[in-house]
Amino acid sequence: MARHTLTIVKPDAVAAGNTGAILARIEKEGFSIRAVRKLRLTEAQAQAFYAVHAERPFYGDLVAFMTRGPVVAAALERDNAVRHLRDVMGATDVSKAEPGTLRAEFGTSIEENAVHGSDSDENAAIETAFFFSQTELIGAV
Ligand code: FUP
Repeated sequence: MARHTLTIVKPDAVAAGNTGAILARIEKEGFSIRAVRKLRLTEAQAQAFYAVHAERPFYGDLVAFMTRGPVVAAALERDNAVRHLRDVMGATDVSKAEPGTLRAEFGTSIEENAVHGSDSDENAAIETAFFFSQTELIGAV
């Protein structure tokens, strides 16, 4: 299992002042933060990040949501990183997320679900490179 993944605290959770609580929970789960960055995605960046969903009916709303305010992206390291973050996040649809998961605690709907986590080792590498340069990651942790 690869040791790296990428999380995004989404605009709903940043606006609600939950960035610190979410990153604290992630650290408590044994993740090290390799790099962290707050930014507001442009429309083109959000479209590119979610390009896999371009044909889905919710794509336009998803891009509008992800660009409506700043996000906080963090490159993370831990054993079994992708799987563990997905477990801590909970289901995409907040109403189906297990109690105690980040999405159950901080999300409000299937769209406004507070956090993103990479879904495979391959996507973790792609998504980490989307936000962070090699220089920012070298020597971290
Ligand atoms: P996840 O990997 O859990 O973030 O879920 P997906 O990659 O399937 O979806 C990415 C984002 O699209 C979700 F976080 C929220 C949004 N989405 C919707 O708004 N409606 C849907 O029916 C599915 C996903």
